[in-house]
Amino acid sequence: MNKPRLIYFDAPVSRGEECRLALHVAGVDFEDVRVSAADWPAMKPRMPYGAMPVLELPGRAPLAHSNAILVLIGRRHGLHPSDDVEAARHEGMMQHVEELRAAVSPTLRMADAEKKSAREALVAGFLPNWANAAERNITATPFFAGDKLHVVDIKLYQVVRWLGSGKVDHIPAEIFAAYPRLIGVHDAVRDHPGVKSWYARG
Ligand SMILES: N[C@@H](CCC(=O)N[C@@H](CS)C(=O)NCC(=O)O)C(=O)O
Repeated sequence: MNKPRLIYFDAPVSRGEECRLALHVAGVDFEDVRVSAADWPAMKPRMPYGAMPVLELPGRAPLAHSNAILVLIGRRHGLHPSDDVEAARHEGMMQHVEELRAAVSPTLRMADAEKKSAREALVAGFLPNWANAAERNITATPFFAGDKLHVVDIKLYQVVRWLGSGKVDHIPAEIFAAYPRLIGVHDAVRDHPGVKSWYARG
């Protein structure tokens, strides 16, 4: 192996896609390893914590947990603050995104009736509370910290894109419409040249 390898499911979503996007925006030449659902059970025990994404760097032990991977990419390539207190503020928001995923992910495995009531409950309570807290902590525009994109913005983008897509059953596409800073981060990341070039590739 002579270049970084990012290992994740073969889908343009969630924790893996945010790591791919961060690597691409950072200009890193990496191997985009796509794992099929059929191959995953055999690979799972070999992953550091039994999950993906995993980042392999030449000559180093594999790295896991999306926030650790994103912070590493960000630190190396100017996409995470050098000020340690500001960095911790960004990492707090990244953890906030993981808390949203922890709340929504169990519903992915539910049968229809249970899924409907669980998601309606999230729409009535957890998601507006989550979005209010996110909005309060986005203190600048258009990105989380002003004019410059950081890995935290890529992470926020992924969840707003997912839950605001209108394709997640029982979650309305306008779930985050009342939160202009959150939508602003999403739109600014979507329109960033590095992000556009990732989605424009063949
Ligand atoms: N805390 C981990 C969570 C990783 C995780 O749950 N990954 C999911 C995909 S997004 C996964 O690998 N699921 C398959 C499995 O756990 O078997 C992170 O931030 O990367």
